[in-house]
Amino acid sequence: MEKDAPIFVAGHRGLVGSAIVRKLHADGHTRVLTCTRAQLDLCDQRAVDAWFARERPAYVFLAAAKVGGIHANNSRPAEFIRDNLIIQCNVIHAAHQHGARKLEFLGSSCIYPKLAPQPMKEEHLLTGPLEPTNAPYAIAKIAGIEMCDAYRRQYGLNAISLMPTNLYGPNDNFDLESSHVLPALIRKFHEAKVAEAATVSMWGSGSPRREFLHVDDLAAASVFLMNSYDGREIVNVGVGEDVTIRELGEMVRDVVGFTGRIEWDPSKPDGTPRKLLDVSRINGLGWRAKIPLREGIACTYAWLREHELTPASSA
Ligand code: GFB
Repeated sequence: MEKDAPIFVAGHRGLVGSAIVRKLHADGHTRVLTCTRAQLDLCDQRAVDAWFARERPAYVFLAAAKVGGIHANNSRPAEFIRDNLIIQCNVIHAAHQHGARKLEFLGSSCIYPKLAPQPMKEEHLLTGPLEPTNAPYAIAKIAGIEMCDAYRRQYGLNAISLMPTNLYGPNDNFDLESSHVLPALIRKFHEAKVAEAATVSMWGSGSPRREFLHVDDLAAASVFLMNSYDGREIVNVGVGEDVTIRELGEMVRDVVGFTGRIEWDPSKPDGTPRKLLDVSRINGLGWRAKIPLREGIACTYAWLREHELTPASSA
């Protein structure tokens, strides 16, 4: 990407989009285009078309999506499939119609079958049934991958697709009902420490295994691939290591400094038993994750204390 090329980051207020904007600015890009939902509703096809006709971005990062943790996915499946399908359709089609040079689509590791061999390779896509708690979201993301491939084949659009593992970092959603596990745990342990509570409740059994990538690593990978990868095959982006949810809970507890006990709530779902990406493709292209999990959790906790917690609750 040329330093003065117009680059659109769709979803710039979210965890992923905000990290990509930070990375682009750090790399010296001078025309990073963003718009809030009030300025441009990505679900509104006419508005998206008009915006692309006017701004003519050369590069598009499609980081706008309806996302959430296991409970949000499970309880609002219609929103997860509808919003994601519409946003993708509108942005990918407008990028093609208005001559974007390249588009990068951000998917998710939940596109792989629930019981895929571990670590999951890119070729495991569509080889078995999906995890039911997030199948509507996963189907929307799989449709996005297919759409990129179809536009590449029929119209020659240079559209690439990345599949990030579970992400965390600044600007995440820390709401206890709708968030992913890592931000939820940082908030729960912090609040329990402040309240001097004896226990913290965690969902499920603690036995599922998950891989966690700091969003600054994901942003570095996104920009790296936008600059250097033009293939039609999807590319996994992860660290290549996972932990059990129990180990994660103990790590967050230590970082936050909570000294009480963890209790398990078996009425909440575990979700997929293991989700670890095979990252040999992106490692072979010359990129690897740098931020260790404990360090990333500590930075995210510091960010939360500075930005989101009220003074009374940030003791
Ligand atoms: O991060 P998470 O919500 O989503 O949950 P998934 C991961 C695991 O942590 C599950 C457990 O086994 C949860 O039961 N867990 C323990 C908790 N305590 C908590 C808690 O307080 N909050 C939450 N949220 N979980 C999502 C998908 O799956 O992963 C999305 O639903 C997306 O589609 C995303 O792909 C990356 O990793 O199970």
